[in-house]
Amino acid sequence: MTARPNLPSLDAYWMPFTANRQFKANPRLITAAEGMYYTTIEGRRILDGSAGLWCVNAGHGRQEITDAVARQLATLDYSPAFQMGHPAAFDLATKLAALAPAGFDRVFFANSGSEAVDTALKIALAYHRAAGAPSRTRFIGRERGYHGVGFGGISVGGLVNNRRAFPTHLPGVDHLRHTHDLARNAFSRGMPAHGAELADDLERMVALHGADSIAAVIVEPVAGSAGVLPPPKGYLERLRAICDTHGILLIFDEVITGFGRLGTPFASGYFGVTPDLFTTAKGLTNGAIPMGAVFARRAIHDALMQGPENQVELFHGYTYSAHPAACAASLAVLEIYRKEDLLTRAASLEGAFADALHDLRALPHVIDIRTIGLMAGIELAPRPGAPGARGYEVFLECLARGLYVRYTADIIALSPPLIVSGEEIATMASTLADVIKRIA
Ligand code: PXG
Ligand code: PLP
Repeated sequence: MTARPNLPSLDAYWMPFTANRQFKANPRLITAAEGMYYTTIEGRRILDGSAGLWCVNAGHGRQEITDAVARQLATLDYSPAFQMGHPAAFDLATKLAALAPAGFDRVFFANSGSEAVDTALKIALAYHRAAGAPSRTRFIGRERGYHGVGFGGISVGGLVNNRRAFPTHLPGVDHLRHTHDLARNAFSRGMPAHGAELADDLERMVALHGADSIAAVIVEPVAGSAGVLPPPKGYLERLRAICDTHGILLIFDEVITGFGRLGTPFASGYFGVTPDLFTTAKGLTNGAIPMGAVFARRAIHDALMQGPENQVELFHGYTYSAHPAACAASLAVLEIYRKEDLLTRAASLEGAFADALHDLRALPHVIDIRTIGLMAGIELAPRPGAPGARGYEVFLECLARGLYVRYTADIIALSPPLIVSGEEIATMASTLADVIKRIA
């Protein structure tokens, strides 16, 4: 491919989760971002309807983060992560524990959501082994779940495209049914009414496999990547109760829902259901520097703090666990979240956001709209013989009109930065309405 004027050579970069050849024939490059807007390489302004990939919760270009990272790199660029520490890592863990639901006061750092998921799964195995139940090795995920792209994450995940080409999975994994039920729940606001009984799938798995073989269940409190699927009323409570009955750990994957997406710091607060472990990433650093974190209940951590004190308790960690630059970014964004009340701001916008988007229900091809907190999924009927075409065309046409949205097949997802204004929400809804009307 020849380089175009203004463009770098595009060939060498093998892009993730991208139709590389299609993209490179018609590239979309961003060169700057501030607040709610990107600037493209052509100099166009694009409203960010998705907080990047669900991560830029405090908006783009936050000077406080830039300054904190620059200061940190100039002072301590790197510190070995094993058998050594640096103050910002301890400071950050302490502040995160204070923000988390009561009892989650131990934090393990990774560099992405995928790594956080693998870490949580490994902690679950190690916990049962230390607690005298080494036969608990199975994981239960859920259809349409997304838990990143590590072998652990794709094994418990339930998106077929992410699994099919990689048939080597963790052994002994089973899946609950997903909770998407268009027939009974279409156009729900918040939690849909029907489907709590789907949690009883876990009882069936206990009956089939034996509780003493199951280590943990992992679910997203609201499935994000699969197209924004809020849990049915009562579903998460039921899952929690079944886990309690059978000694199974419950892991919430809060990589998207963490850090204010639903109007509470974490989704467990929104739903009033507390897991045993939960994973975060994305909003943890506002997307500015890669970082993930696993929050553990004290009892899980303490069960592993056994044996001689000179012995490593958990043989797990990353070169860049608690990287100084990531810690600095996270400390800075936590301060922004606090000062601007961003972790609860979605609660005050939830109603207006839902109103604006549910207004699209009468448009052609719209078969469902789901909203919760500042997340929305707008599901279009697939074009006969061309599933995914409508979603892609809506994405492109929105971009042409200055709005960036995510799409998964024919589902459009919105998750704006938590600083979004009412006016910007209205712009998103009206742009989407115009585009959906045009796309046949
Ligand atoms: N768990 C959940 C619930 C996620 O949403 C991951 C784990 C993995 O995180 P990393 O940092 O390894 O990507 C995610 C990531 C999209 C989209 O638009 C969603 C994610 C990532 C990229 C795109 O659907 N979620
Ligand atoms: N591969 C090799 C050869 C390594 O030496 C290491 C870390 O030392 C890794 C992979 C893992 O890298 P990371 O700790 O950044 O996940």
